[in-house]
Amino acid sequence: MNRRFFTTLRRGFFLRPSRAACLLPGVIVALLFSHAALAQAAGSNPLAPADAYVNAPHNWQMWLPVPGSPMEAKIDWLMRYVLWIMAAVVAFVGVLMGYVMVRFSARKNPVPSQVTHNTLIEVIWIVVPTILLAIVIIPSINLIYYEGNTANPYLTVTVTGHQWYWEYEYHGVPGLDYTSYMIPDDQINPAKGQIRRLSADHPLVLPVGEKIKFDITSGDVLHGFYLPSLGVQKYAIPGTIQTSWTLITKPGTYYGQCNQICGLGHDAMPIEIKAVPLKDYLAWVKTAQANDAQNMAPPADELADAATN
Ligand SMILES: [Cu+2]
Repeated sequence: MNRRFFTTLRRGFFLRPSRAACLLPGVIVALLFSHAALAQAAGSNPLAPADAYVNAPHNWQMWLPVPGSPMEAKIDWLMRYVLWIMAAVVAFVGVLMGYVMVRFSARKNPVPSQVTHNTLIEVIWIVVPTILLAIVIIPSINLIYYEGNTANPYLTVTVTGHQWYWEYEYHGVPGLDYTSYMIPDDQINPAKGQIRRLSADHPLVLPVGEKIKFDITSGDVLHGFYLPSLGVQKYAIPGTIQTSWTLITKPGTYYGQCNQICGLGHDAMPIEIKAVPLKDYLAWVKTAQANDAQNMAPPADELADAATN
């Protein structure tokens, strides 16, 4: 075994894999994009009636859900905005490091430079990241203020998390305070568009195109009121009220889940929202109040038709 053999072996081990590693980020990005394309082709929920708009998570989903409210649209925009800035920074630093590793390797550059300071470069690497942080933080803070503006709602709903169901109380609508439980797996009816572990027996019914304020609290432990497609995420904390709001742009069914580990039945407290045109909402309120006068729960099934309009 001469020395040359070991040199060749070392180069084989260390040079070739490092070249392959340069391709790896490209391969990962290509895979992500092909998955996103597959997810788009898969559609939202194949089980729902053909004309119903259903905003639910689906297999191979990439990116955030389709925005169902202006807030989620803004969150989606900010996510992509920051993502592409971040991708540009990662690509720039990656290229720079690759260049340094190849151009200034011990083999090609046996006598290293002794330079330790360069004022221009030092100013650039302080000023450029500062500018980048500024162009990220300005839209972020705008969005935080937008999310916090719960003024002048059309309707306020108190949402109370319980182990393990939700309770919805409509302000200013006497008698409209009801509970919402997950439909058990063995009672799910796909023909009605029900989705296993997401559909509830009494969905939260809301009017489309109106500002809805949520007062979120808990009757026992910490829960999380999380509606991904509407951009709402607040913890339900016993003894305090957290506020959020939404404005649903399109009639249909929207799903969410409790996203704060709250005990044994944490996975069994989905949030189902039926968003219907205002006139259907007002008709539903009348029926729900009449039902309440007879100690019955509000109607749920017939809303499937209204939600498809
Ligand atoms: Cu919970």
